[in-house]
Amino acid sequence: MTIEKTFSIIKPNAVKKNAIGDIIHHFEQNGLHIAALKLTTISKEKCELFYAEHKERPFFGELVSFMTSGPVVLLCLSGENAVLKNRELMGATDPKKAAPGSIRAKHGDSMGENAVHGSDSLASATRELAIFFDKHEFVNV
Ligand code: 3AN
Repeated sequence: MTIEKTFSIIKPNAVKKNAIGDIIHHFEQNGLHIAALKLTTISKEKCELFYAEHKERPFFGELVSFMTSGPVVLLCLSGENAVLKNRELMGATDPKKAAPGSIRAKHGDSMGENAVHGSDSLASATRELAIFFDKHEFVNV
């Protein structure tokens, strides 16, 4: 059994439409545990650092401006194969292509405003969690 930690963001569009509870319920119902959680608005500086690998993409400016436009929920999810499990629960990047029943199919509005972020590997999870959480903010679940 491999217990992993992964990083998730409930994006501003999902917070705005009152879907925080539904999304967290979906994680918990599918075996993921909340190991850290914050409701906050992220700074432009942290957001640009977080999305650094997309700096040259044409949608970078729009993505940073959307992600800093309002409150988000930052989460550390813990559980068996949490990285892959979270990616499956989110669904494809484009909500129109996301599997029925997935979070992005249900709450996503567009490629950018696709309701949730989830780390794509364990290495990304470690890097991303370190940007937004201090060591003392994690609980054992
Ligand atoms: P994922 O989040 O599914 O791993 P990536 O890594 O390809 O997707 O893209 C990172 C983020 O950039 C996505 N979460 C999405 O919100 C945004 N994004 C990707 N493609 C586009 C696009 N064509 N237009 C606007 N935003 C995009």
